[in-house]
Amino acid sequence: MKIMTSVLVILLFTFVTACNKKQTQLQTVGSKSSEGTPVETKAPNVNYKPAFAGQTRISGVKTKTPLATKVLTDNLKKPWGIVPLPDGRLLITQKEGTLIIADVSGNLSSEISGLPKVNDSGQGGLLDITLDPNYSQNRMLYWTFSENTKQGNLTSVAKGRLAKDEKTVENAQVIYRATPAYDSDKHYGGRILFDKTGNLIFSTGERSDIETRPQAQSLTSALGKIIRITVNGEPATGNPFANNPKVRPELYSYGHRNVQGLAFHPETGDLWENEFGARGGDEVNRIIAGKNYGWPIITYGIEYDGNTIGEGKTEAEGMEQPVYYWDPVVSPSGMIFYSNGNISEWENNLFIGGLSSMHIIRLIIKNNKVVGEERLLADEKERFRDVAQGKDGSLYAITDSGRLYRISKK
Ligand SMILES: [Ca+2]
Ligand SMILES: [Ca+2]
Repeated sequence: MKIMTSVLVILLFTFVTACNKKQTQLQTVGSKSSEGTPVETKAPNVNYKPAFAGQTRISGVKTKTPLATKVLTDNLKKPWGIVPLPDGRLLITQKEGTLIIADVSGNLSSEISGLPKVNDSGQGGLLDITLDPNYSQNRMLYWTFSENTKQGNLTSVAKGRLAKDEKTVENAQVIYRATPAYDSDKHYGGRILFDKTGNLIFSTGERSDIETRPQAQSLTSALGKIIRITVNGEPATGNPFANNPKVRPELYSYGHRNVQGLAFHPETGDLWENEFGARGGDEVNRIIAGKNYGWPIITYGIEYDGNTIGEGKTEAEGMEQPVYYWDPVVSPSGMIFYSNGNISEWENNLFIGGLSSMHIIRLIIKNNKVVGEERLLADEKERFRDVAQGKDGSLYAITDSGRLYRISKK
């Protein structure tokens, strides 16, 4: 009898729990629809189950501040990276291998030469650029590019000084090569920025082919990684694998496909990235040093031919889940966290250039989770390659067609 009662109690408990769960789910759905439906309405390529609620297709949001959008110029030549100079002008890389400076009215400097030769076929070229933390004193620039070598091509990092007359870069020298080289014109990664310790963080890709793809998981290859080096190209002090002789000491995180966006969160100081998936599976990740981000073992995407990637797994022990993913893809590119600007509702929001999706993505992030998504400038039908926050608090964006946009408070 006692056993019977226990069984009944357990059954009753299970029933009540199940009812509560159902109620919670209903409430979630209710509150979601009142806040706005997801911005993505197209069917996904594959119906993988997210690892947690809100990992994809979060509720849509809308900026309430009236915005003014202006095309400042459309004369850039395939711009790839944009970074504000201390005086408010914008330094821009052009894929073919030149730099150019735009003022905030859209007037362009002459093209700046003196950079090492780039291989600009396919996805290659002069990629991203960042300023030395002491740029005002030393005028030093650091950039990534795709370089030809005898063994094939690869992602390289170089540095040089912008001449006083802003016509050339002086003493340009390559400080790091992400070996092994390989013949492919795809997946170079290539975003670069300084961390608060004065070291460089940049991304590579796994070069796209099935042959090189597994190297994203290899700790003796620089492909498919986030890498942290000194301004002289040496492994930075404090890197996660520094004491492991079997691992390249410059590696910071691994298991990446093609990282196209890097930014530090203004409040937490954490490094965030985005990377391309295949068909579906574009990701936003919060990077923890030494962690494995899963490619090509786990992914929310499928092959372009429709087959599963590997065993078709989305989760595995020892591999990090993306904070957010998209299916269908948006092709996320350069990104920034907006901070201390004049559009207060954008504070600490993440802005990402969308290439195939042709809009700027705005993500609201709370406690390291995405809680809202917005599509900006979707009517422009442009491939947004990189975004920057100007010294004036405006958002600037460059597009593959050669446009420079400013989005500011009306
Ligand atoms: Ca940038
Ligand atoms: Ca991943």
